[in-house]
Amino acid sequence: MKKRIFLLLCLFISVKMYAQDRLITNIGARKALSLNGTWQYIVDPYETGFYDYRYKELDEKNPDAYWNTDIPKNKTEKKEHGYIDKYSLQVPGDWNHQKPEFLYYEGTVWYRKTFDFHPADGATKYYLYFGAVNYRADVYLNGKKLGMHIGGFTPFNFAIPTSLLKEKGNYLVVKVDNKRGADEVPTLNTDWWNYGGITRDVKLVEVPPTFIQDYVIQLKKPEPGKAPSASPEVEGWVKLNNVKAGELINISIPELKFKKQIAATGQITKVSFNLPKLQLWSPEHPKLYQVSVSAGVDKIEDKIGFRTIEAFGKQVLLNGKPVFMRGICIHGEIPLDVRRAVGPDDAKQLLNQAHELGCNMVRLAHYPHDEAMTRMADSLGILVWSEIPVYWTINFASPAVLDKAKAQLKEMITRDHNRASIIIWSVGNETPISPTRTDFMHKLIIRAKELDQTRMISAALEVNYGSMKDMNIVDDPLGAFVDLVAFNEYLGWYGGLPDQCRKTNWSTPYNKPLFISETGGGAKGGFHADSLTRYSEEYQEWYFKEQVAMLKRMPDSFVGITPWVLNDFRSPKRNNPVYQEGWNRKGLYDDKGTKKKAFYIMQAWYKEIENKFSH
Ligand code: GCB
Repeated sequence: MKKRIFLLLCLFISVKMYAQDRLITNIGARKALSLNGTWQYIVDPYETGFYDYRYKELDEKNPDAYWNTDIPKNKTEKKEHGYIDKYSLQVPGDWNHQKPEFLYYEGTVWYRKTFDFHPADGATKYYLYFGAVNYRADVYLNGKKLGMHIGGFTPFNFAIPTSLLKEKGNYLVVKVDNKRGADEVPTLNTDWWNYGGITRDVKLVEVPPTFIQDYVIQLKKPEPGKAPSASPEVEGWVKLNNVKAGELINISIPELKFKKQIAATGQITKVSFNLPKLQLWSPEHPKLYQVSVSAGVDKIEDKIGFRTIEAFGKQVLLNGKPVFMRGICIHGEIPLDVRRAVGPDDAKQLLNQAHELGCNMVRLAHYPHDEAMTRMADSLGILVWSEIPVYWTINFASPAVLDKAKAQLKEMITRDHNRASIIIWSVGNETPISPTRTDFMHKLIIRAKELDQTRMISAALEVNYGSMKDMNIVDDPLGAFVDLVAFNEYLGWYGGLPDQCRKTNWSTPYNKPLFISETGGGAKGGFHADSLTRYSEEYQEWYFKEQVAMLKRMPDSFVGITPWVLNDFRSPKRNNPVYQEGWNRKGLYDDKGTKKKAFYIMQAWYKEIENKFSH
């Protein structure tokens, strides 16, 4: 019994440790065998492949376990599971859109892929990398468990013992479980569909025995209120896996004729240097530099932009100058295909839609989107708010839930800490005020600041409606800890009609920039009526007209807005059989990609602001 508890403890610690420390970043630049493509599957709502008939986890070698071979040893052996092509799914991709019978499926699906493999010459290490699996992944290779990961939107990797890899017929099995749970992040209740599956890339990554696991090469946090100097300072670090004493690290930026060599001081080596003649990254000029980092035989290339960002008094300064964020919220979904977004084409499509609206910023709601999205934002020059799915009624009292949220926060920041486009890490959305919640969220903010001192930290806060006549106050106690006081408001949609905006004003007791992280109303694309008719395009258009008029009266601290939402998106909470049919209809584009009337209201206002800021 004691031994079992000890083993469980070890497993728990290793799962925790994993989430903290083992992620390899910039995976796209690594030599890898892609394991994307066709995988066979078994749907297993009762988890028969995982538990025995007494609901005890099956032993690793048990032939009934679905991670073990489905080929009977001889004709007398009974097999009650098997993988065949008739049942196959494409990876990356959620399962819900791939088969009609999966439309509302939540639970366990086993994925299996076989592959051949030719080991590289010389000493090499291999990792199995997943861009994201929603929500829990148990990963087995040739009958051995490599590890388990929870969190549906962040990457993870497991080291593969080289002795486990065979030249022919490797048998890779992933148990994917997207059952929602009260003590999970997100929790049971969300206003979006819980797409399941191996939703992002899978790769077998090859690295030398000592390799560059991660690095931060970004401009140092500026002196408060100051623009970067003519030769701004980079402050960062390089993390070597299996570092050797005295290993030399080289950093170069050929376009700037910059080269630096330093000796590793340990696993993490701090670096700092100045970059004369640097062109700063901004939405108007999204300059990226080719940066290369090498150590021993390992070399990695990245494209990095350099800029500063800070909340200073009641303003947000980008490269020392005030910026107004003309944004939009985006779900990671392609409505036309009714599926999760993945890869550069989807990223381009979504960001181009935002661009057409006149945006210089996007809020990636409500979870970390695909890495292709933040990389595309870097190259298109779009500022990004990136968020973890601490949404609504997470179990704030649970230390285990806090650990899960922290692990996702760490993975989100680690994956993307070199993306110039990201200016805000958000630790959550619309969390209900209570001392327990505030303590939980405060701990996340502290953690985010430990992980990254150069970006703003925020969260979508709660509003105190009508506390003073005609005045709504954003005084959520969490406001004391965030850099940007952001809030969601739906005046004229949830309660009342849009004309309430005429007499409403906004304020906050915090001496910080104020940001509207959501506002919106629903309309079924193509449904036209008078503006008092709910779900008509005309109602939504009226809503945004009244909002814009109100926004023009916002206090000076108002620094930007991300209306809700770019596209209609799937939500099982939206059950009006005529206008919703399982879709949240607050998109400025409908689910077929057609612009609704409200789109043009926001577009015109964004044009006005852009002109004002550029003159
Ligand atoms: C919100 C939530 C968002 C919902 C939206 C709505 O405040 O943050 O996830 O989808 O409202 O449509 O009600």
